[in-house]
Amino acid sequence: MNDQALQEIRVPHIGDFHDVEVIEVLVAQGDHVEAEQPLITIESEKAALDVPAPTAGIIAQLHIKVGDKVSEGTLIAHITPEAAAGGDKSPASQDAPAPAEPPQAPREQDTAAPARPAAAESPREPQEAPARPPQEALPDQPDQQATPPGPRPPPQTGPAPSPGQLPHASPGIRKLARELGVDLTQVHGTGPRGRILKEDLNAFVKAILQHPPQVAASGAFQLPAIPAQDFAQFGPIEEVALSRIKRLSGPHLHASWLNIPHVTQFDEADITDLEAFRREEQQRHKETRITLLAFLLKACAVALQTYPEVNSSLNPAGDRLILKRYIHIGIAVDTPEGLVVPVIRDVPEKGILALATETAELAQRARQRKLRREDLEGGSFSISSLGGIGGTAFTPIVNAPQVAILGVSRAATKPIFDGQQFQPRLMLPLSFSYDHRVVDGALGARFSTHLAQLLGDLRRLLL
Ligand code: CAO
Repeated sequence: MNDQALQEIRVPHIGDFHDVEVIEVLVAQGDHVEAEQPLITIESEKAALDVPAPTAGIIAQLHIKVGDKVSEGTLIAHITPEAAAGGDKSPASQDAPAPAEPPQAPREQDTAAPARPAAAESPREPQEAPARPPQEALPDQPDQQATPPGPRPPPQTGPAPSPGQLPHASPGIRKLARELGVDLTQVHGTGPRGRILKEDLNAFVKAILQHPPQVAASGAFQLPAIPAQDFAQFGPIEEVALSRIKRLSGPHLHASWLNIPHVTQFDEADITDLEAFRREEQQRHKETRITLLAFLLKACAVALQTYPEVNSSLNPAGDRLILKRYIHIGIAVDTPEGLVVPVIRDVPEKGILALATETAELAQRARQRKLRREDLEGGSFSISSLGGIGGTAFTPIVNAPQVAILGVSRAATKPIFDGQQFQPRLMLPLSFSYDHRVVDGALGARFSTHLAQLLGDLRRLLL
């Protein structure tokens, strides 16, 4: 390749805009491009604009990637003009690299911007070559592209999209498709060289709306996919397999999150007295590690007996509540392999020491990967305690088909006003998430308030 023949392509005049984001890079190094073929799409607050190639040729070097911020004059690429590539130097290519000619002068709404408005579908359809896949899905902005004024260049014949290539559509159409969640590979293009026109997209959406039975029959809806990204283009990466536990728990968490309308009620329990009692008892029972968790289990069991709907499940049809007369509480345990939730059975029948011993034993077996299947079954409520780690609050995901879960964060000493003065009190943050189909807001608040009262005064556990 003759360096002399290289020609610079720079961002042309784009009005008063600076640092405009590149949302698509439509060509790669080594690509052959036609004159006027869009190279990149940039998006300002008002519009998406294509910057086209000033001449046909081969992209020798590409200096721009998705996410870059560009202004007028930013170097986009070096191109070997077609004539130069073929050894027949045009006047332009005989000189040292020169700035590219600005493209024709289209308008961006009322703002003068010679870059090409990206959504100028119909008038410009024939002249664009197939677009490359968008490299990144960015939040879209209102589609306000304008049609470029002035005479249109004659249609050019270009290469037709080859199999496997992404759909041939203008940035405006791709943007609209992203907004609508339409997979453009499913849309039949009727424009020149199979280009997808706005009418094609409209027809596709209309057809989906007119034929919803598959959606209705399965009761499912399709989530818009998160577009794949080639992260390596941004820096070094390493890919590792998810642990088996994460592979198993991920879909369950996802199903719980999607199926359950979650609400999280936050509260604080004054555990100053509880903590004093715990320390005292720890001195008397050195053989057992008495942690706060044992008290939480006990208090939750009593609160669940008071509010049995919180200890229930919905039947699959969602029209009946199954109240459980047993209280088995799962405790989330953090292991090197991921999160597991072994279950402590019949919590109301066990004392604090027994609960502390069993919790420690289950957590240890979880971390040694020695849990049995039955250790993980039958939970009717869950506790996720992050208090040993830190944090002030979080929103735990209900462990379906249970209907509620208690999240616990790190206790902290705070100044609490007792009516006359501030007192230092140890306050425990509670994050109580529940299924709003079963537990309404008032019940959620009553449950967490009651729980806080139980933890604040252990004598209430006896009532
Ligand atoms: N506030 C302040 N300190 C707390 C506390 C709280 N809420 N909870 C525990 N602590 C303290 C403990 O007293 C202990 O202190 P010492 O070392 O001085 O005795 C220390 O923090 C560590 O406690 P621990 O975590 O070992 O014990 P635990 O009984 O509180 O918790 C277990 C046991 C198994 C729940 C916990 O180890 C664990 O795995 N937690 C993570 C759960 C999780 O990942 N949940 C996320 C689910 S949502 O994705």
